[in-house]
Amino acid sequence: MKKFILIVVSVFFYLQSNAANVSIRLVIKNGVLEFNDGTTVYYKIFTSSATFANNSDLLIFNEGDIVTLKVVNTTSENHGLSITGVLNLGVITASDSIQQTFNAPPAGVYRFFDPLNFPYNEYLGLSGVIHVKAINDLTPYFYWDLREHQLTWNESIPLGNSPILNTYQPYYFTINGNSEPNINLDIVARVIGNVGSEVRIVIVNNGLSIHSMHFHGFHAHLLNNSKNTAHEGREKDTFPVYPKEYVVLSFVPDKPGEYPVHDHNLVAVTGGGIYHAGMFTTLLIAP
Ligand SMILES: [Cu+2]
Repeated sequence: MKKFILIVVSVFFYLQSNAANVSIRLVIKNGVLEFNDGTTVYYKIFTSSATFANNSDLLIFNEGDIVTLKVVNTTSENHGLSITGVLNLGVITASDSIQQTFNAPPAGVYRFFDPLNFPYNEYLGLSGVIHVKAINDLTPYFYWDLREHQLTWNESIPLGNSPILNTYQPYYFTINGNSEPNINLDIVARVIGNVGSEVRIVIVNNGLSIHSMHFHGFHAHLLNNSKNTAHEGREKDTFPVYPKEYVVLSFVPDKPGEYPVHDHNLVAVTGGGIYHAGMFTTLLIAP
């Protein structure tokens, strides 16, 4: 019994020691996103970076964290920030800010996004990925935030228009705001691993089209699938990710080399009509 109490107490202190008070300050900024062919579009992000970035921040917490989130709106429009089932900051008016403290939700993947003018503000870049890691999870993770872009949408939404979803015809495709080959320069996205060591990939679709990511060289285990939980546990090489949904994949490389991964919907392996650009990257596995 004494031993049991000792274990309970030490586990309690261990959990306590992993949890932390975390402060995050995200600034809503207007800026410009540049694609593979030099074309630029009007874009918006939630960022802690001093300058503009290609993507809203990736937020990583540990289970048990107490998070103080401050969101500053530097634009001249109203915006908000919501995490489904966790938090909704309401309307953050132009040049204002809102701060809220909340408990990190259970370990898992979440999206944060601007719920105002849905889905147009989040389409313009005001959406991102949250990963709450389980205690003692030391597995290396990589993160792919998938999006498409249609130039006319980025022009007309800021003018107050609501383009019709049925006519959506995106012409550029990005992972974390980058097109191939720049995805391979992004240490958050580019999978670098070793034979025999587990790698996990969190794929979130923050776009409006379905993307089906196809792996060469390896099959992966589907750990989580927010759209179809019944599919969890399957081992395969192609993983559809529906809009506003995510999957978490795991694989242990059994051989070294460089192996392509790309969207099987091949239009997404283009950018501005150029092949191959867009959603194409490689896994780099050392012996
Ligand atoms: Cu292929």
